[in-house]
Amino acid sequence: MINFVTTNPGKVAEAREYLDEPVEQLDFDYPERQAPDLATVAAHGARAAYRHAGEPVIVDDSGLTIDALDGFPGPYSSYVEDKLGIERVWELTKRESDHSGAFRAVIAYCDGEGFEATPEPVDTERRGQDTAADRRGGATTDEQVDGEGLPVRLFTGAARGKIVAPRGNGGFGFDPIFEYDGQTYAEMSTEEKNAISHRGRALAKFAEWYETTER
Ligand code: ITT
Ligand code: NA
Repeated sequence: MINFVTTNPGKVAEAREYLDEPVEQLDFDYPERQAPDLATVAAHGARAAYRHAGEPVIVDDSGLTIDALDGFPGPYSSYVEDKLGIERVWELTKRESDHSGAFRAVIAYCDGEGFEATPEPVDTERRGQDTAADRRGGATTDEQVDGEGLPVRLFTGAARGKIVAPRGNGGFGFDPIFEYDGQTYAEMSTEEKNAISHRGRALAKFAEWYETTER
């Protein structure tokens, strides 16, 4: 059983669809450290979530970056979704000539155990087309101690696409305005979205490790 600590049931539905292992949602709003990168936020979140749950946990920190808006809303995606809403994010993007953007997800696993670091860094800040490297995803570790001392495993995924006028009824969050290969995320089934999405790619890396590792 995997404990997924998140307030977002959409993330859980995707993990359930993807993973063989049963997934339990622990609806705990762990304190999110303000940081410009998802990996730092996810790593700190996983430590806080592990302390709260007292059992192995995963958390997912994700966000949308719009190239013409210098990566906005990025780490503020959740706040911007609440305050502006996706329609207004589309309105802002519409005025620009470049509508390209990326979704990124970092899944962080913490079980309070130490482990050998096997870093395989991925470039999560890159712009341009969706590439083979994006499709592969990445796995790395965060052993930053800063008085906390709990190592965290990080699994990352990115998908590059286009911001469009809202279409589709599926998914959650920014799904209706993010188009990949002619379809918005909201027009895809969960399975179709997982096959190409930032989260699906991060879940693939997580599953590859989780399902083949003795813990
Ligand atoms: P937790 O932190 O409790 O997990 P959250 O929804 O606040 O839930 P984040 O802090 O990671 O999640 O914020 C990510 C924002 O990006 C939030 O507004 C999500 O709705 C949105 N988002 C993340 N993944 C998405 C996806 O696959 N499709 C659409 N929107 C997504
Ligand atoms: Na959050």
